Parts: sequence; structure tokens; C-alpha cells
Amino acid sequence: MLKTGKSDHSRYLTTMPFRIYRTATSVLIESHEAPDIFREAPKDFCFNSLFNSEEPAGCVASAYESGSKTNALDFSSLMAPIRDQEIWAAGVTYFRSRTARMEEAETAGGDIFYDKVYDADRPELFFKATAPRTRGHGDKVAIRSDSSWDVPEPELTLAINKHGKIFGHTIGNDMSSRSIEGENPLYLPQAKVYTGSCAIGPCLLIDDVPEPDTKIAIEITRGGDAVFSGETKLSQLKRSFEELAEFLFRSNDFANGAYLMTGTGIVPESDFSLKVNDVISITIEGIGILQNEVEIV
Ligand code: DO4
Ligand code: MG
Repeated sequence: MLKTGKSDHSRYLTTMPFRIYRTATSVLIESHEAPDIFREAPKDFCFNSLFNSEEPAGCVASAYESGSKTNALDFSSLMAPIRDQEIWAAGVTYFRSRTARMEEAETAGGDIFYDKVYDADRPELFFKATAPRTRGHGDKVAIRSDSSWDVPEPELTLAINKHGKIFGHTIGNDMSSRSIEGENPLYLPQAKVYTGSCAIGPCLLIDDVPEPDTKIAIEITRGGDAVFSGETKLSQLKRSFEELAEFLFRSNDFANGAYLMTGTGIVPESDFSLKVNDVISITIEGIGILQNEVEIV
């Protein structure tokens, strides 16, 4: 049965929505009711206390209430909205991802695994990054020096507290080497996990999970010119958010909660590969824009 990104459990918010931004020195909170006004959270509020809370929305609401007003947010000083959370990712959750991966793995005889996992009960979940390897808005993301075919993967990314409850979401970029993954599916960790392979941001949005018609869009520019653009909708996601979170937390615990990327529905045609200095902009309605330039590592 086709499941969409929306389910009965998606309305969990007990407060108004908030956006949480991290800078080098502070955590800033913006309320849905007072856009563009940022309050600095008290010093005992951090991403660990948020992800460890049983009621994260309430935790943000009280930090906002007792926070102090600040000047406008400087978007050039943003950091990834993370502290000690692990970042995991789901794969082959959109038909487009299944098809593109079957093409890239055909020569190696690996295509059948992508076909099977798309329809299987158990989703593909893999470890993606720890905080030190994660980049924020405005940072550089990376392609590997031993890879010849590279793409960004724009993905709605769930924030899940240590009790397994989804309480918010952000934008994620699951940078991937198609040449390494295509050579052999067992090389997936090398295709997916390396310095600069993961970006999240610009903020963590505390809100109900977005509606199925929410758009995810990407644009890649090279020397100022668009070289790729694409978009999809969350309604194209085959599995529910709760299903993905439930599998992630099955027989596993997360001392400080986790982020879970929900898979990509946008894969450029096979003749496209990222180049150094390309600029990747990913937009998800309601969250903002995550923009990163590409470097090589
Ligand atoms: O199967 C490999 C990874 C898939 C993935 O990252 C995605 O579909 O987004
Ligand atoms: Mg992905």
C-alpha cells in the first residue's frame, strides 16, 4: 500500500511553531507569531536538552518566554542545528531514487537490491554523520577526491527526541558519490560518509510534520548559471515518517536523540556531476533555504 508522508500521528504540536537557529555563541528562537524577532535562549537551553526532553515543544516555548530579545539574525554566522545528535538516513523511499540507483548499479549486478528494498517492509536506514562532520547553512559541503560522479540529495530531515518522538524537522543534504555506490552497493558507507558529506539547516523547525503537498526544491549553480534544478513533493515519499522513526529506534537507543533524513526524490540525469565551487540551494516550504558551496576533500 502506498503510504504518504502524512499520517494520523502527524499532529503532535502542543504549542505554536518555532524556528531554532544556532550560532557560534548562542541559540536563537523565532516564534511563528512574531516572525523576524529573535530571542536568545537561556544558557541552559541547548540542542541536547531539547532532544532529551519528553516534551520538546514545551521546552522551546519556555526557553522563548524566558529568552532575551536580540538584534536581527546574521544568516552568515549560522551553524548546523545540532549538538551530540547522530544523523541517520533512509534510502530508496522515492520511486525516482529506486530507478536512478537501479541504473547506476546495473553493471555491478546490484540493481535488484534497490528494487527489493523499495517494496520491502523494512526500510533502508544507514548511519550518515556525527555533528563534527556536519555542515550548516553557508558552510562548504564536499565531494570525495576518489569519486568521479557526485550529487547532492535534498531530503526532509526529522528531529526525533531520545524517546523516539518526532518533534520537528529541518532541511538535509545527503551528499553522495554515485560512482562509488554504483561500483558495489557494499561501498555505500564510503559513498555516503566522509568529511563534509552532510549538511542540515538553516534552522530546526518545531512544528507538525509538513503536509504531503509540501515542495522540496533544489537549484545548483555554476559560475552564477543554473546547471540543474528539480523539485518533488512529500506526497511522493513511499513510507510514513512514523514508520521510518520506529525502525530507527527499534532495538537501538539514542542518548541524545537523532536526526533522520527521509530520502531523496530528486536525482539529476546520469550525465550530471557536481564540480568544485558549485552552489547548492535546497528549499523546503516553511523551513527556509539551505545553501552550500562544494569543495573537494
Ligand atoms: O541506497 C542508497 C542510498 C539511498 C539514498 O540515500 C536515498 O534514496 O536518498
Ligand atoms: Mg539520500
